[in-house]
Amino acid sequence: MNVDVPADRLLITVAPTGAETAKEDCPQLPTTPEEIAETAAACEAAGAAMIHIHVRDGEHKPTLDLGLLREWVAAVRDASSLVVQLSTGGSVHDPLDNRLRVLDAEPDSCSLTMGTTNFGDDVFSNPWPFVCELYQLSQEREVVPEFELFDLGQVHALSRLLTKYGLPYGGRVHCDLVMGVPGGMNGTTDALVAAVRDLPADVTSWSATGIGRSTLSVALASLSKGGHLRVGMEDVLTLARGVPVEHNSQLVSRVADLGRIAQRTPMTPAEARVFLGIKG
Ligand code: KMH
Ligand code: ZN
Repeated sequence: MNVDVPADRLLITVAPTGAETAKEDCPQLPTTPEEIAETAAACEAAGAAMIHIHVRDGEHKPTLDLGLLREWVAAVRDASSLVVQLSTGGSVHDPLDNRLRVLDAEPDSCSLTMGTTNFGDDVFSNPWPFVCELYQLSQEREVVPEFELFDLGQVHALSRLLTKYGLPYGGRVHCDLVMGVPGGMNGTTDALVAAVRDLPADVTSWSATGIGRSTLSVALASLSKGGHLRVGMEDVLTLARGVPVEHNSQLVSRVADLGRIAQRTPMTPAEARVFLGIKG
């Protein structure tokens, strides 16, 4: 509960790009500063309050180059009021040191995955010492982490982290259940209920995202459990079988509509800053 933000509010986070899809396979994926700025503005208008960013280079490849990270953060801040969350997950190929340096780009928020996960045929590596170092760095830099939970073991790891190092900067504990990754928890209502049941008592809010075809069922399960939502082309590239997403704002609009049906009003970016404890 956060007394400053009405209880009916729905936090919608858009994850527009990711690190896995190639521009040549999906030309509508935003991969330049101009495209991310336009995407941010359109998604804010459609109901998003936060953006989860993976940066691409001049050849549209995933990068953690600090200059480009800063350029993308500035482009989004110029075009929108969205809370800016940088991915510290990067791609499965990024070294841990480069992922720690993401915080040098001074985002409002950063993703922080709570453990190593098989990720399709790859491994998304998050050894415990790295998780602890990144968490302490986020506290020092006053960046609000969003804890990414890919399986139930990571829910338990979050309890362990909070017990050892205390609350995040801002005093709020916001998690995102990432469901349906091949190697992580399934994108089902049963898995969502199990994960939510086990969340540590310190958690103040949580969202969920379903990868691929689980996107809608996870969104509906999250709404019916009182959770928040993440959507975007990082997680799903079709609106229905054979119907490609043409713009990230379509995914945001769709869940904003679902939220309104469930009597949840999309949170504004200003409300999200209070809700998440973002530095003022
Ligand atoms: N691209 C995945 C390997 C995050 O952004 O923090 C990791 C990921 C999680 O997307
Ligand atoms: Zn991501």
